[in-house]
Amino acid sequence: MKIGITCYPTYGGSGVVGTELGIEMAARGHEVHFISSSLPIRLRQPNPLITFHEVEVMTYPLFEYPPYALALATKMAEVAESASLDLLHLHYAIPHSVSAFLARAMHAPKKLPFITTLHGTDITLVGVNSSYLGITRFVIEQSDSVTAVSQYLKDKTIQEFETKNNIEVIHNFVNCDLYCKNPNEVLRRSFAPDGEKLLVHLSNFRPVKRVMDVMEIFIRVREKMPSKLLLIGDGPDRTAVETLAHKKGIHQHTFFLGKQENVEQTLGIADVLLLPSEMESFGLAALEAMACETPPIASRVGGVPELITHGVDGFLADPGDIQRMADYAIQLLGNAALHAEVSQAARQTALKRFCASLIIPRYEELYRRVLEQAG
Ligand code: GMT
Repeated sequence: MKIGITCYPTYGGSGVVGTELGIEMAARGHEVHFISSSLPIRLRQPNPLITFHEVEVMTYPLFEYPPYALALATKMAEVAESASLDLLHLHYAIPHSVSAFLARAMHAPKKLPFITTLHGTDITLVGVNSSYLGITRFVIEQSDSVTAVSQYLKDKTIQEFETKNNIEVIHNFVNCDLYCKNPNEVLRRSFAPDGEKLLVHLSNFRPVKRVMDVMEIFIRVREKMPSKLLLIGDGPDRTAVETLAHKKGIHQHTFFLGKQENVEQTLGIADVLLLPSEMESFGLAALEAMACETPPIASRVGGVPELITHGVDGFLADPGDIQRMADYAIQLLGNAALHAEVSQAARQTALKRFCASLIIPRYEELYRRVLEQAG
């Protein structure tokens, strides 16, 4: 198949899923065309079956807001023609699915079906906002197929948009060969030279991630045992979190690593992942950590309980319950047998339910179905 994929190229779960899906599709012999504003961050290796098409947005003094969605639609239609695309797959509805709707109309009478994968805030924050509600409902209805990354997100979408279009749940996935325990002791000791425990957080540092809570949890853990905190990613809340670390006198125990390319290496040396988000429709960072045998301590919100079974392969607490999350971390890090058991269970969950080898065939099957229906 010849597949066009559009996602946000920056740090964020939907971009990661879109990019990893393209890489997995190429590994299965499909031709993949990424159409985006810049090279997606996880697209690290050159691949003869993957082409990147950059969307350039012309600015003009009259435009208060450069019309990216239109430039994207134009590029999608161009690539559909030049590469004879079979379909488009959009990750995050706004504005990608709107552009795909236009591209499909521009490409007529030739067929260009499009699939929308809903990731989270495209429904829970952006889509339900009155500025975008109507257009989000419209593109959900117009998509040739819609998928959601969790049952929670599917239910939420039906509840908010009363859509009649069928929504299929396809959970997020992880490459279990790439994401596994990292035995690199040298790397681990570079952060924790005296055998300290290693806690890790991975996000785009947006308010919804509650990164301040990560620091508060870490402060409580550090009071009980020598430990270090690794923070992967960047975003609007980073400065405030760094300031808090300085204020509390623990900055020398924290490592702000910024945007990393090979997150599996860092996740794979850590002892625990902290994900105290306000909302997660799935919680991809937790899954990636679990595959690396790093148990997550996360908020019991959204689709997270579909991934983490409390007390078995990780721990869950209400968002904002910093003390409880810290207590779970202390319990886990202070008990080697429990830690080993939960770490193994986390890896098993990733292997048995969320491995790319299990999930990617579901997307392939969906693509075939959509192409059949489109005739
Ligand atoms: O976090 C967002 O605002 C959007 C999105 C992204 O691009 O990072 O994240 C969502 O999609 C991820 C991949 O499907 C999910 O793992 C995240 O849980 C989800 N984030 C939220 O629901 C807040």
